[in-house]
Amino acid sequence: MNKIAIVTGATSGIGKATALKLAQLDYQLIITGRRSERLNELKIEIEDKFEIKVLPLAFDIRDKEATSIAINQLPSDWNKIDLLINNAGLAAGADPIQDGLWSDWEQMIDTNVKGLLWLSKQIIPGMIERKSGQIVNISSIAGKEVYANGNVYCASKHAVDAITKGMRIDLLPHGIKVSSVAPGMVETEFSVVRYHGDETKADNVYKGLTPLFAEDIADTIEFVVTRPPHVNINDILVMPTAQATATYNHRD
Ligand code: NDP
Ligand code: 8X3
Repeated sequence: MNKIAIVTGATSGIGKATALKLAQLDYQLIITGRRSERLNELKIEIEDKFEIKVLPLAFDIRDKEATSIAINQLPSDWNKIDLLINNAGLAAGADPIQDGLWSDWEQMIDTNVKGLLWLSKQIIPGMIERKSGQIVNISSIAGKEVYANGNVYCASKHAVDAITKGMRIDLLPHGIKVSSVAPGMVETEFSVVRYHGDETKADNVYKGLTPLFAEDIADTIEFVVTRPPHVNINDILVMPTAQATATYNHRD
C-alpha cells in the first residue's frame, strides 16, 4: 500500500512542486489550499502522470472548524497520514514595525503559526497511535535571522523553528521524525503576495540574481523524506548561491 502524504499550500510554489515530487516517490497525496480550481487541476496533472491517487481538500488553514472537518472526516483509506508537509504560509507586507498593518500581522500569525499548529494537532494523534510518521515544517532564512521590515514575518518563522524543535522533543518517544526545511529566496508567488499584488515590487526582489526555484526545495524535501529510518534531518538551510544571508545578495 502507498504511504499517504498531506501537503499544505499545494496550489502554487513550493507546495505544488513538493506534491509533484512526492507523487514520483509513490505517495498517495492529500493536497490543500484555498483555491480549489488549482487543486483540481493539480490532481488531474498528477493522476495523468503517475499511478497514484490524489485527494484535493480546499479550506482556509486559518479556519479551525474547516480544518478539523477536512481532516477528521477523511475516508478510512485516507486517514492514516504518514507524512505531513506544513508548507502553507505567507509574508504580508514589508513595513517598519511602526507602519505595519494589523491585518497583515494577523494573517501571517494565523496562517504561519496557528494554522500550522492546529492542522498538526489534528494529524499527530494518529501518528502517535501508529508509532510512526514524519513532519516537515517549512521555515525560512527569516526563521534564523531578522531583517529590516521583516519583523512579524520573521517572528512567525522563528516560531516555526521553535515549534519544530518542540515537536521533535515531544514526539521523540513516539518514533515520529520532525524536520525543518528553511529556504532563502525562492521565486514563487511569495513576493507578489507579500507586496499585495504589486508585480513590479515582486520582480525587483529577484532582479540581477538567480534565486532558488520551487523544485530546488522539493528536491531538498525529497532528500529529507528518503533517509533511512534511523536518520533524521533536523534542520536544513538552503540558499541561492547569490545569497549569503537574509540581506547579503550578489546582484549583476
Ligand atoms: P506561494 O505564495 O507560491 O504559495 C503559498 C501557498 O500557501 C499557496 O498554495 C497558498 O494557497 C497557501 N496558503 C496561503 N495562505 C493560506 C491559507 N490561509 N489557507 C490555506 N492555504 C494557504 O509561496 P511559496 O511557495 O514560496 O511559500 C510556501 C512556504 O514557503 C511558505 O510557508 C513561505 O513562508 C515559505 N518560504 C518561502 C520562501 C520564498 O522565498 N518563496 C523562502 C522561505 C520560506 P491558496 O492561496 O490557494 O490558499
Ligand atoms: C522568505 C525568504 O528572505 O523574504 O521566507 O524572508 S525572505
